[in-house]
Amino acid sequence: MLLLHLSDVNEASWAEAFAKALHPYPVVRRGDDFDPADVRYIFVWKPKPDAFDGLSGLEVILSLGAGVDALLKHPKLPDVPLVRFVDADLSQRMSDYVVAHVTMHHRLYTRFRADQKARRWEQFYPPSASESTVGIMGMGVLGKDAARRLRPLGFSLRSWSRTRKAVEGVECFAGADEFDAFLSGTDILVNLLPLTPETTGILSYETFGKLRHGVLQGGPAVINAARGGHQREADIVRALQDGTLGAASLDVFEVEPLPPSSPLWELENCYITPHIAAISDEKSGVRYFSRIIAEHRAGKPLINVVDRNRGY
Ligand code: NDP
Ligand code: OXD
Repeated sequence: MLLLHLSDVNEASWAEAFAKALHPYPVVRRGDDFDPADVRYIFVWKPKPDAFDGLSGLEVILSLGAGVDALLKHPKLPDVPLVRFVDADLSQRMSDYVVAHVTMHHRLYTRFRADQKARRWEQFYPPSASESTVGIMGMGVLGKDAARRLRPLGFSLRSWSRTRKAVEGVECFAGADEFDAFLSGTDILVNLLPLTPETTGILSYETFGKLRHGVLQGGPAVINAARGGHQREADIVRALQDGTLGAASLDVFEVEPLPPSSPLWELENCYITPHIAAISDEKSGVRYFSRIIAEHRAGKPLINVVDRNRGY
């Protein structure tokens, strides 16, 4: 039996789609009449504290989110394999966001928007794409896709990950020892890391100060589409105000929804979106997780299982 436990998402619609895809395998929601001991799979997003109570026969946890940082902090998370969402549609949506914001900052949107508002005609030429370096933090599923999409646009690319990668057209840095070298040649920093104890607060004033200055007029830019816990928002405000950063695009926040009192709302060089960079699409999600359930029931190994020791 598959149990759905989704918050802030249309659970009824997902349940209906799963029931169709998995028929005649039983699909239930909280509140339905079922024995929790019969549940083999649970599909979760923001599970409540009692989500796993009584699921004595549980075999696999399926995460609607690609990021599992919050789920790993659940106080009663059962010790069974946890499969996260990895999907071409999700990657495409995330790369759409990254490409849009990289090109916006590369072409100095903040400056020319301000000029337009002031009715000021002042010619100034942004550097070419090849003279501008995009540094991607996190070279996993999403980081690699973002690099693949940015490459044909002509940007110089570099990446930073825990273990070394070899990706054509990308200068690959790895590990804490190479972090500063990675930052020192980066004009537009894109964060696609998972949130772990090691990466918490990595988008700090100290980090921004190590980015390359002098290529992008106004200062380097940062784009965070991963998790709010990566960023120190007070540091971002300070850096955007004193020129340590020229601009920031933020899709995620320390507290979501971003409180109306946050100074980030007011900053002309800060571009805020409400955690919409890449939504898990219902059609793709049902296809992906139905296949995982069917293959697991047929005795095949699970894919995209989270390594709990690494935290992603
Ligand atoms: P992956 O697990 O595929 O990739 C993670 C990458 O980060 C890997 O390259 C990994 O290195 C690297 N990494 C992890 N820890 C460190 C570290 N301490 N130092 C350096 N590099 C590190 O994740 P995805 O690409 O699928 O997703 C990334 C994140 O994007 C998710 O965790 C989620 O938080 C966020 N996300 C946000 C969405 C949104 O709408 N805003 C939507 C979807 C995801 P290595 O390869 O060596 O292991
Ligand atoms: C995810 C997200 O992790 O939407 O998938 O943030």
